[in-house]
Amino acid sequence: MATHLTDGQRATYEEQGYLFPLQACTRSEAQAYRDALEVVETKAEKTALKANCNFLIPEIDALTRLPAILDPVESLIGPDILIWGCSLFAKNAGTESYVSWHQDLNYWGLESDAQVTAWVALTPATVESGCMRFVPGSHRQIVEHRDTFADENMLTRGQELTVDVDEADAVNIELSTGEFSLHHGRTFHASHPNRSTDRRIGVAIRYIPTKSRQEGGIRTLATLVRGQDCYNHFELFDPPTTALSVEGIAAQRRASERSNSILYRGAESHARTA
Ligand SMILES: O=C(O)CCC(=O)C(=O)O
Repeated sequence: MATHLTDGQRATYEEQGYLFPLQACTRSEAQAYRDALEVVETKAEKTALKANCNFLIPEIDALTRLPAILDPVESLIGPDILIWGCSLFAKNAGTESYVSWHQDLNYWGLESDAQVTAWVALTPATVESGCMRFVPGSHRQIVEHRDTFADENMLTRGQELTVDVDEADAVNIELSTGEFSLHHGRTFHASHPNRSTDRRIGVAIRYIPTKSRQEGGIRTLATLVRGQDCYNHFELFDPPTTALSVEGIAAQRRASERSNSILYRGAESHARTA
């Protein structure tokens, strides 16, 4: 069943800079993705799964290719689709981890803003568990950021907007297990710590059209998930079929080395891996 966006949904996304809730899979399918992830977590280093976890966990790669996600993404960025990054945002129950107000695209060094993130909930994302918060209409501007490298901040540089956000303007993006939101890379977003009794796990999948290009001609890694890549602007990686494979780990390392030179551009410290 095709699940492309209606004209009304597209108009809402363009107006607000985000759209939710959409259904990626059933609750029990989402639980199976979580189970697969948590098995791999027991074998990998703590931070090893944060970036490009689709290179390391076949089930997460399968999640990123679900038609229920790719159809809406195609409605926004066209039929030839790459994954530029796939980040795990897991906040354990009762921890202080949070995400400061930021815009994604400020740091990614992409030549165009044709990009959309699908954030898929593998557990309930609620106000209590620290769901994402978006400011409607904020995607029409680019704002300066400053680095904080704050301990509990989950972002690479602990970056935050230099303008104050009125919390009253923000919308809570509550999602049930198996649902997802879409957001534009310039939409102001943040999230509070998890005060619930379970983990809050989201998989943030960054989709771009194949014609996108990294500034400065840097060839970072990407995965083709729909259509064709006639441009060859990125090194394509075909995710392996086994968890934590040698190829997957090597590709993740290559991706981090190349993207760190972009993600940390202008920063005084390279304290964390991307
Ligand atoms: O998971 C979160 O709370 C924040 C995620 C985020 O910043 C993003 O997907 O860009």
